[in-house]
Amino acid sequence: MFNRKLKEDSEEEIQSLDTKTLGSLPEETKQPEVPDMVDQAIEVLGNNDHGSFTMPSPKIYPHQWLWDSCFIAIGIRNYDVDRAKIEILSLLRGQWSNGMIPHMILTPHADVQIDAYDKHGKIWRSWLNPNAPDDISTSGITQPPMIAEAVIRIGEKMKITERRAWYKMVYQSLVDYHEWLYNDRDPHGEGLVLQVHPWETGLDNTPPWMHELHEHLLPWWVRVAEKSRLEKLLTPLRRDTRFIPVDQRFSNVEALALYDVQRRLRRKAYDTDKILDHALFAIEDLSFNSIFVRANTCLVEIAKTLREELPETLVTSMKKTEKALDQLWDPFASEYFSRDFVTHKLLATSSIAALMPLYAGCISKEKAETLVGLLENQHRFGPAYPVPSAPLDSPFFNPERYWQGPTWINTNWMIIDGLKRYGFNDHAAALTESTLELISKSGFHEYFSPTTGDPAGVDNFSWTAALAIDLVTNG
Ligand code: 9WN
Repeated sequence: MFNRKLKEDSEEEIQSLDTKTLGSLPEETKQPEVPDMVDQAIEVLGNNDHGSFTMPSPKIYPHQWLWDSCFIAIGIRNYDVDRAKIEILSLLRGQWSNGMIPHMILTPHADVQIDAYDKHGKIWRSWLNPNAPDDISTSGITQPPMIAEAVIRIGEKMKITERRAWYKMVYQSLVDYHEWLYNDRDPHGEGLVLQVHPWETGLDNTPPWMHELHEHLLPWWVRVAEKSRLEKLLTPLRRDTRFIPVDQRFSNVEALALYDVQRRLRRKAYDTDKILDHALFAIEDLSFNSIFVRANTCLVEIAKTLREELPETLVTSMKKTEKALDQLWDPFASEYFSRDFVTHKLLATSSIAALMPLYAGCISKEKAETLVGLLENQHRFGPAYPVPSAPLDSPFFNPERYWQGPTWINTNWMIIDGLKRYGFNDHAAALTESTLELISKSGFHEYFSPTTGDPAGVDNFSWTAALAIDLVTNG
């Protein structure tokens, strides 16, 4: 159950901050020779600050997103630990009474300059589900569970007493969230959790999901629109393409398909049982489950620091997940893939997810070496500016198109972390260097061409700025 006390505590803590100073660097903590990139990144985060949370981009993402806030807090902890805590507490405002943490908390922007998607929550209508909070509109799905990682990373910057107090504030919410993931999203107790919308992976139009969507779930009217090229009429109506060339975003057909899935979920009031009764679109996503394994490890560490016993059923499930991840290994392709929840077939379409088991940290050293081989392969994941979100030899590969080729800083950050944990320090150092080179060459963009390093997507993107700070400071 959602911990009301935590909600009150976090509101108090959020209010106790002078919002005008949020995101700015206190004089006394400034290092004498902070590199330029860090100063500029702090400025970007300050500009995107909305008081108690940071918008990924005021232009196209003016709400709060789950994994964005985690990456943002990981960056901010390096210069303002209190503000980093607020970023996470403000995320927990949106937690549902069944434990789910939604992927978006919608902000009713009063500022007319901000033309936000679903300003009043009428598209998501989270109130259709009785577990949704009364006082706030959210989406009805989740996103990769990065929160435990962010909590630990913030804790690293504190002395032990302060760290314990911090962990205590968020502990119950984290337990509730991880329990919800098992109770709701692992109905057969397999150890792997399922996702019901590509947005839940954070990798929106990632090849394996788009392949499945196209094969099995494209509604007839989208197929007609695609065939007759009527979908082209949608371009001028799109908000995102006012700021970003259409070729760098998801296609119109993908946009229609994504919204169609969202509509179906809304019709079931975001109730997982009802969704699984009717829809056959549920995937045990490789990237999501890899992040979940790592999040479980972080939660165990948090509990240990607090000398708390995690619920036994949760511990049993966590162990199962570590083993179950190996069921996603395809020995013929020598690669991990996502799996269809219903048919249990591996979805042999490659994407950045292939490398995420490194971040999970539970695979064998031998398999980790095979994944490093993928990173070294120039025809797959090793172009000039790695790591591409789809391998270069994929039929989906396009260096500019969103999650179908471009290099993203958050996935690089996770891969670097995994490489270090497996002792591939030289690879981690090389990837840190090329990532920072990319940002210094092309700015704090949302993503970059893996072949030329050119910027793509929106500019002044929050997690690019935040993770640049983190890589410079701790890389
Ligand atoms: C839908 C905010 C989010 C990220 C996702 C990214 C994109 C949203 C969108 O932006 O998704 O959730 O509107 O396309 O794919 O990873 O969290 O930055």
